[in-house]
Amino acid sequence: MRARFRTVWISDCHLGTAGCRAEDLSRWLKQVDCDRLYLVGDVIDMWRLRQRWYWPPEHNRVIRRLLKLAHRGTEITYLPGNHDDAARQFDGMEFGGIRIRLNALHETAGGLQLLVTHGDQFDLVVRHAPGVAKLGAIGYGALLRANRWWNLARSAFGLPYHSLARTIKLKVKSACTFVSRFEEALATEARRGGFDGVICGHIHKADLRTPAEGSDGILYANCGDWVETCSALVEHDDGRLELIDALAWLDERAAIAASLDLDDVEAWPSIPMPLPLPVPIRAGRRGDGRA
Ligand SMILES: [Mn+2]
Repeated sequence: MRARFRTVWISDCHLGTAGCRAEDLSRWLKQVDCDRLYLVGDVIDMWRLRQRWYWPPEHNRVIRRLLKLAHRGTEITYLPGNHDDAARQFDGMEFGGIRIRLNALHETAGGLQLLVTHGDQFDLVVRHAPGVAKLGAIGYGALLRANRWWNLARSAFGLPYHSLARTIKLKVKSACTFVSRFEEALATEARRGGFDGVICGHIHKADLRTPAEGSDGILYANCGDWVETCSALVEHDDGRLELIDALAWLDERAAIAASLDLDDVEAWPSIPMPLPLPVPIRAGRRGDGRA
């Protein structure tokens, strides 16, 4: 049984790169049905493909699943990002049921008017945020160890103490400022355009803030990515938005399916048939003699 959503948003899959979690993505897509699907940019990494061709079968499986969804009636909109900006020239066109748009307006079941856009046009400071995540991933412990070696070496050369940790922390802090500036710029643009909120990608940082939590009463949602976090944004039938951690979500569903164990017939409760079955009416049984 697939999960059904009114709308699904995914972004920053970076298909065509080794970092793409294509297997997890196709596994997740196979469990999902939706009326509308927005591909919020950087779905195919054309930048990287141009440097080096990388296209294993799992990446094909994602494309096949998307085409299948389109074939079954899911309305798919592809909003190219900066890594697939080559697709921007096809704005307004449709390929295999997937239409290409630079930006889109999505109206939720609750009547919220949301701007959907990749968001790279608002990224003026840093071109790439994967670096932000990587800086965090180095880990503070490793940083302190490096700091010790750094200063041992410095003192050996008679140089004064210099905090490497502090320098890097300042860099991380400026990265955080970048993220909040990006979010503010998008919220400002959404308000200027008369929208109730904005849904974007690009910075690989999944987030969902309601109008009350967002800046200046603007809803802010970021689909995250399929390189590190494997996240998606969904809208339920009642218009409620939810951020999904796809791997945890898949585990949860697998656990439920395992607990049901449909193969174990012995465990099935015996259900008595409460009513007599109707007798099929066939020609010649009606007793009118003419059959
Ligand atoms: Mn991007």
